[in-house]
Amino acid sequence: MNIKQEILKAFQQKPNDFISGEYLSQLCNVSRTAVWKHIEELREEGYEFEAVRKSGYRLVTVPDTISVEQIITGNQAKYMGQHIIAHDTVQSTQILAHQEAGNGAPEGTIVIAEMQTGGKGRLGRVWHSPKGTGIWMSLIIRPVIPLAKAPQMTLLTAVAMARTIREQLDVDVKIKWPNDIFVNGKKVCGILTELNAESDRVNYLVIGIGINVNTVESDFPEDLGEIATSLRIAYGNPIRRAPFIQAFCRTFEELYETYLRDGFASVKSEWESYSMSLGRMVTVRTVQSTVEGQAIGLDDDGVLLVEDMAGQLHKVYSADIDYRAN
Ligand code: BTX
Repeated sequence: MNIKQEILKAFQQKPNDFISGEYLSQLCNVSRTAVWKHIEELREEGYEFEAVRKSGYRLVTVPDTISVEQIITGNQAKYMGQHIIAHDTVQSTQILAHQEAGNGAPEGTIVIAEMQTGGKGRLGRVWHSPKGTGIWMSLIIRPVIPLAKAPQMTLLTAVAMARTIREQLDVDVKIKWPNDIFVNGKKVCGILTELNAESDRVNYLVIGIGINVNTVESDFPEDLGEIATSLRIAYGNPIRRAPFIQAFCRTFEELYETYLRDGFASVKSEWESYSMSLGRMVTVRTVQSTVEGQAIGLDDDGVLLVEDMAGQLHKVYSADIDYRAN
């Protein structure tokens, strides 16, 4: 933990209290002048402190930024989100996360940015990632699993996100197979899983997560207005992003550890409880073919099962699905 993180942690442990410069200097083992300099730096980053002679400092406002300090301070996960690389503007956090992973970044590393100029969706699509309104992040994980099981991590991530949204905001949340999170019938989050593997073994996965957090309707470009929403629109109030990321890290870590210990079954049942796809008539478009039928469930590996009109079962590994009138 660096000095700014230690100072913030002290204020977080005593919200609303004044903390003396003397106490902070002993805590961080630096001079009082150094404490003052760090408080000034925090002020420049948007933190507001009230300073009273003899009493010390009181933290009044925490900015809604996604700095390393904000995400790490108070993060209760053991390793998810304990190593953060935060940028203001990047082309895509996926590209940077692959570089970091290749250079040995530890499991749980998050690469995050306030804005992406070339945010990536699946199949070369664009992910709209304007400044300051969302969470655009890539998570590095290193599960020891065979290649064929890698798509399960997308389903696990979707469950972690759906559970976080429900627990934090108490809004109705659904998963559209495989990777979209919907709130009130509109897309609020997309997940892009990319991997690096050798023969049959996964080296690492980069899970890209884009969530519209504080976007208001007028921020969406015309083509997204009808299909996209944000947590703020659903919840009715702005949401602070750093605590939301911390909650997600804790939930993700818990699910991930259960998955590594017990396999996919636990994820599967929770995924099904959030699913808006099961039981629906769907059109499944893969690169090779189009199938129409009813989405009837996931198999034990997380593959979507679709039964066509002739009663034939199709295993869908990767595709886009559209809903049809039942
Ligand atoms: P996807 O291919 O399932 O979704 C992309 C489609 O979603 C677009 O074609 C568009 O219709 C719609 N869309 C684009 N932007 C938004 C948005 N902000 N909100 C709602 N709908 C939108 C989903 O791909 C995977 C997205 C992953 C994004 C993250 S952000 C951090 C990381 N870095 C990066 O470059 N990508 C990932």
